[in-house]
Amino acid sequence: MKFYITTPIYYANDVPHIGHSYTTIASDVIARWKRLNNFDVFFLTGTDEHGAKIAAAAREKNKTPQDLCNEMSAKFKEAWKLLNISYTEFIRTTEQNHLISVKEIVEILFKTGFIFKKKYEGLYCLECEKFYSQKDLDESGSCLLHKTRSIVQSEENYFFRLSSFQFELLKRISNPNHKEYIEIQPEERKNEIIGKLRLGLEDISFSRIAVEWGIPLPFDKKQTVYVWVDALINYITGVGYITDDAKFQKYWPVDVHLMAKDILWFHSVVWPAILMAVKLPLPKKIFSHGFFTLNGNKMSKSLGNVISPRELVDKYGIDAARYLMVTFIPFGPDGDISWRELTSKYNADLANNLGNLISRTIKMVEKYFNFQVSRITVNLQLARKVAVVLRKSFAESMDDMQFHKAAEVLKGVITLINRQIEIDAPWKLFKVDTKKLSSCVSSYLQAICIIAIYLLPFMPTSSERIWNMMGGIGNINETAKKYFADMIIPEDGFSAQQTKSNMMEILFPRIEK
Ligand code: ME8
Repeated sequence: MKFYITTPIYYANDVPHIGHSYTTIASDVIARWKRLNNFDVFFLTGTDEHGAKIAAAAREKNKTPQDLCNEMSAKFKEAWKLLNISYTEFIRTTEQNHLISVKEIVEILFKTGFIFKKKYEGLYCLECEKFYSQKDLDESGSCLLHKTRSIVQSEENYFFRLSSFQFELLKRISNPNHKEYIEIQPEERKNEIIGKLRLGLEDISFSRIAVEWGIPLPFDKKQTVYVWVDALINYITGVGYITDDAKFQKYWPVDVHLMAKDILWFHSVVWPAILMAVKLPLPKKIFSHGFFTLNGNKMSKSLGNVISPRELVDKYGIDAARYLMVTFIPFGPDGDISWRELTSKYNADLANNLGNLISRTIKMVEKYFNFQVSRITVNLQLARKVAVVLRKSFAESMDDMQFHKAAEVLKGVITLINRQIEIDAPWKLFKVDTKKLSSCVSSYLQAICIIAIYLLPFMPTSSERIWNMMGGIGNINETAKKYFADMIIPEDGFSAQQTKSNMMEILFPRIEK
């Protein structure tokens, strides 16, 4: 089975920050979760490189737009490498393949009469790359998101007949039984979209005459394709539209488009309408998560509070940074983060809860068995209990993209193991009942191996280290995939029940505030 997931393609006007990292890590966690479940995953990310905003940023920095894009897309790639993002492909909208597919789509729309020329005057926010009507702006005429004054643009542009899709979109978005149902999540945002759709749709500008930095319209070289249309088409270019039919047939339609609420309208209304107009299948799911603020403030250059992925990794390490980002606030609603709270969560979940379980288990293996727990007693009882909980509750939360809930389930099973250790009281068995002691310690090793498997999507490197510390047999990734295929714990368990002293590393050292 295939699974195709996308992040937004981020504007190449500046370097990545943790807002971009948030969506990208979440997509990576899903991609890894699906791979674990033996899906053939295509995970697309990239950079949005055309339009007035990029051209303005390049001018400001005294660079050509192309040079700026080369530089910034390299920065995004670097950040995703740092965060261990397992994307299949990184698309750039200035690539040749993309120009070909944009031209094809625009050509079809022109021939079929979905685009037409019209004189237009409107208020434009450069930051959003979007026209607004007066009622969408505040009293000073500024965009609500960026607080920048919208400028009046008067042009003769091509327009897309978005208005003619109102009812077809409403049916597809609101009726789960529709054969082309587009599932929008979370429910509240879907309802907002439905509400707005019911009010009616206006045709949208499809080209710009004053913006040179863009893809020229094939039938009117004086105009360039509106950057949002250009950008949305990346989702089909990325899986081989026009250039690789087999790949396109295999992966399109997309299973999940992931983004924040700021750009949900473009994804759930404009994009499906374009696809319907060119008769291509529609996205299956569109998930829009919330926006987070930092200590109650919007992250912005002017406030000087923008956090880079590097700062996050320097503080917590790669895997912990990944884990914290996606579990700190529920995925969907808006939220607020702060260094203080992130550090508390790091200490509570990783240094204390998970970290302590690992270190107390390793200490038992060392103290009672000199790193070799007898193979005669393989005890899978606890591992089976843990597996039952994870298989159901963890899997459900992950499938719903409720990462914080999945993390709670993990915490629950860690508590379960800790409680079992208290009940067994291995310290009382030492030198009294070696057989029972080895059976108990065996059960902890086997159970923690399962936890390591389920942690893989969040913490790919630490999971492997936990696996090795617990004496996990073979490669964790291969074993995990096999386990997910049949959901049967091998008779001899996952752990060889021996571990080496050099494996006694502290994975998540406590951080003092
Ligand atoms: O909109 N909280 O690009 P963009 C949560 N190029 N998510 C955040 C965030 C925050 N504080 N800040 C940024 C564009 N994001 C277009 C997209 S797609 C065809 C074209 C994330 O660079 C979130 O995913 O402005 C948001 O939707 C995206 O960055 C906007 O990135």
